[in-house]
Amino acid sequence: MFKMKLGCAVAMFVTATLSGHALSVELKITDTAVRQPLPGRTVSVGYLTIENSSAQSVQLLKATSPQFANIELHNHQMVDGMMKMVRLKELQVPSGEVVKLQPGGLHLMMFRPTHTLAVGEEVQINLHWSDNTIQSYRTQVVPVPKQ
Ligand SMILES: [Cu+2]
Repeated sequence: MFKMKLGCAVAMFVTATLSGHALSVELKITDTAVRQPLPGRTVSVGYLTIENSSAQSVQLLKATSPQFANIELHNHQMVDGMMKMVRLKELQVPSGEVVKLQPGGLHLMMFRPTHTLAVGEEVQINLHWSDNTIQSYRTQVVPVPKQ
């Protein structure tokens, strides 16, 4: 019998909203997701794409969420033939460029959710930029893809 393989058919809900004061730099946030932590684990990863169409470069200094105790900016790096995660102090988003946080590369490392997160649940993430603005967006919890 023909077995349909379920691909990555998860619809990413893309809603970028500006909170507080207006951003001096225009950043477009798309392709957002937060993976559901594995059973018994209290760590998760978040992905998003940041598009900076302005003439000014900005740095992402940190990310916060009311649903997580702590979020770190991480990248994957090859160390002695092994893929390891490294923590970044900040993330550069140069003028006119698109920075993707995606599996195998840059990501938000999200620690200690306030409760067990269900698939489909909404998560708010606040991006703290070097120009003293905070950009908030809402995304959804997605299941960890089957290997
Ligand atoms: Cu990480």
